[in-house]
Amino acid sequence: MDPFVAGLPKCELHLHIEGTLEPELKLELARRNGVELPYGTVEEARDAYRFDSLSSFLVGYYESMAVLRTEPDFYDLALAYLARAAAQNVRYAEIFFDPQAHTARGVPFDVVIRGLRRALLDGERLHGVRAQLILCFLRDQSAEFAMATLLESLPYREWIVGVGLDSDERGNPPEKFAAVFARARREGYLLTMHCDVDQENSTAHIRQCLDVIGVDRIDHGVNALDDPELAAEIGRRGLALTVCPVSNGFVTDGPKADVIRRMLDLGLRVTINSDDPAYFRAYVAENLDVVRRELDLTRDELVRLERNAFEAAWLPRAAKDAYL
Ligand code: ES4
Ligand code: ZN
Repeated sequence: MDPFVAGLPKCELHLHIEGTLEPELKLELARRNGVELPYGTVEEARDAYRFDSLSSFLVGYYESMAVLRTEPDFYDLALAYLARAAAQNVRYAEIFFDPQAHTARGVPFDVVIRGLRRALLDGERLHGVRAQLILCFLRDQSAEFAMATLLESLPYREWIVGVGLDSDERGNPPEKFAAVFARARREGYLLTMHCDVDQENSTAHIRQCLDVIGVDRIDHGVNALDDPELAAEIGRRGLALTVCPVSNGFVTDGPKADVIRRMLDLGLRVTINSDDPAYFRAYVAENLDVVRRELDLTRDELVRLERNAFEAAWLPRAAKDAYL
């Protein structure tokens, strides 16, 4: 790891809290909750984190969540992430959570969010990392389930900064959730959506994010450059792209570093993030270091990537300025 990368103050904007479940904690939670796992050692659990496509990844990903049952489980998960983040000099994080992956198997919404919220408060106090929550809807579930989840979130409105959209993109375009996101906007949430790497109709999905949904950010979005007019519009709107190079390398032919270079050259607000670091075995510093090596980035360019992220943070102006 490059020492400059290690020491750089960081901002993480694309991080699924369920994707931070390390095999050690997974085994401990399984034991605590009496959940049977098909393996007994950390090594075997690590070997089970194997996949060769987005869909095979997502199957194992949702299966792993069976060990998360109680408020202390969600607390332990998030506090462990924040301790790791602090060790990489992450100063601020926006954290996705997938409530439907839990409520669908009988874990109440309030158990999930209360555990996460308590971890965020303690994480700032104990580790000095500020963080906010983004509620992510599962796009391969119905729009009705998403709307019901949005309504369920409203009592906790003050604990959630925005909403996102993740899971399997194939056949699940942004416009499927137009009414859900319109309501979320009216409730004061900021809006983002995944436009995963190399998906079918990717540029059409990104275009819908701009013209139908009116997103405040795009998660991944690396195919935006396939359409120069689309890329230009993202630039005019100053929309941030939360790119996750190691994650992209797992589900495509590589970390898409050439795309990151072109985004930097076009002056787009590109940011580097980790996505599901326990599964892809790379937290944000390792992701930055991969891009540094691939593109031979200068210190100024590394600083620019982190400034882009702090600038794109869903924080009041004065709070952002304190990091910049
Ligand atoms: C995800 Cl890599 C990826 N793609 C879509 N949805 C996700 N949720 C967590 N990781
Ligand atoms: Zn993601």
